[in-house]
Amino acid sequence: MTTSAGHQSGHGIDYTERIPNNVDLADDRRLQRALESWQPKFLSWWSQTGPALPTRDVYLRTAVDVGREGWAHFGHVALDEYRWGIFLAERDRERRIAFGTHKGEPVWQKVPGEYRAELRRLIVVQGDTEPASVEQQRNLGATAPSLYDLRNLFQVNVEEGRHLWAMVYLLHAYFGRDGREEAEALLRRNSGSEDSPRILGAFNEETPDWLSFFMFTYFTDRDGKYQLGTLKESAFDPLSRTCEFMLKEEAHHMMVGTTGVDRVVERTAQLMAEHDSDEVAALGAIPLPVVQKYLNFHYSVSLDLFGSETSTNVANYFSAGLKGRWAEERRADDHVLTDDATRVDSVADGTLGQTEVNALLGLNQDLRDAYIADCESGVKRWNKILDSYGVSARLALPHVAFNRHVGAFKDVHVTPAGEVVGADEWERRQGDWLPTPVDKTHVLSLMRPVYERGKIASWVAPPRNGINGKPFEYEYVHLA
Ligand code: BYC
Repeated sequence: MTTSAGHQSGHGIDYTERIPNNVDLADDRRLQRALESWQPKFLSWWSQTGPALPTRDVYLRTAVDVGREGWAHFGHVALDEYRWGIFLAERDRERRIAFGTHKGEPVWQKVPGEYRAELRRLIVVQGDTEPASVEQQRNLGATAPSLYDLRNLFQVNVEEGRHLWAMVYLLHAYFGRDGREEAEALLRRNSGSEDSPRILGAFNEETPDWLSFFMFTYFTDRDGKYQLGTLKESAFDPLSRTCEFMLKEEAHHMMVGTTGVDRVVERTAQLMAEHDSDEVAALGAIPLPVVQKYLNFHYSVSLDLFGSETSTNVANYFSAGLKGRWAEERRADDHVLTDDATRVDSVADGTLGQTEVNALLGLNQDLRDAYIADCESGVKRWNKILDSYGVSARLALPHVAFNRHVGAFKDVHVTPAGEVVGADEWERRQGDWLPTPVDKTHVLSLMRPVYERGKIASWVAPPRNGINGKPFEYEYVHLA
């Protein structure tokens, strides 16, 4: 790759090392050896479950520095030669714990014994999602709508791989033998596997087509943004610094999802306007009601990732200082919350309502609310696109209780409009709200690869901008 060999950056990432890093790995031989013995297992996992499409090289962004200048360095790289590294944001030596019972104390550079199990659990759950998404997206290269999209898919994939490295580094460096065992297990579980599935529900679903991929990167990656935002607040400083750097990369994944759905909606709206008809399937596009059903599915599955509305786990994480709130330091309260109350969603006798709980117990919903507000902004964008083509139909987020399998709503059936219905009615009508086999087959039938420079598939509009100032027609990927 153009960037790397021998590059020694200002912030100390040495690309001549086997594992590029800015954590002084060379000074800790034991840790270095442990990670070097995990590396071939990672590479073997990547070759077996990572991107299946053979390529010569891909125009990728590689982190060569965590500072403002150099963390995004672009060049054509052979995918399996991507330099997965370990990068932590700069340490702030004055940093203090911002919340919980240890508020005001200096942050921790080591794991306190009493919180070891909980911290390991949080890191393992976070780490588990990263390889899972690579597995889910393995076969998408075969149907990429353009070289630009293909490149973005691979960028997301290599960065999810790097995020796995980020969590494995923490497990190896701070959790001894059980950390090393967890790191191995992260490569053994597999998305959708009967015997050893990924930990969280959404990461065992399929991502069989590009509409699903765009919805996943919009809705599910956005859960990642919010969860990483809370872990960035952690009193365990290495976790905080790791997440801060991961969030920078995450912004690109958000862009892929947001503009991906933009472009699907735009193409559909264009054809609806041109032909003055809602029937765009025969024209090679995705009908708006189908876009809405995919949105309903990915949004509801992603809401499940926030856990239950009332959770002692999250209360303990917060009080211990392991996991904060979104924008913790901007909150105007005592950051301890033991005496505060909040209202969370609940269901009583089949009716949707709210109950008052201690604020600590309600923190999963607190985070979910911030996430929902963010998701609304996507829907607004997409509706503006529809409006700009004179299309009067609108997309909407379904009700928070729709299609839920975790938390207060898991035992009720609720329509996208928020109406509680019986099991029979749900059975009869769910095809109006969630993708049916027919919808999926149609979407899949549109997924034909377009690998010619500057060309694009029928069902999606080209992007407004290319990557790193390059035009859409750029040779983002050379196939093998
Ligand atoms: N599926 O007290 P509860 C990302 C479990 S995405 C299956 O209600 P808690 C990314 C839960 O583990 C972000 N199981 O929830 C995106 C618990 O089990 P245990 C990933 C679930 O603990 C795209 C039990 O049910 N990071 O980065 O308060 C591409 C009771 O749970 C689910 C994190 O999630 C589910 N959906 O909160 C790539 C951050 N939900 O412990 C990457 C770390 C709950 O009793 N994780 N359960 O055996 C956490 O903070 C918490 O574990 C959760 C759950 C927010 C997930």
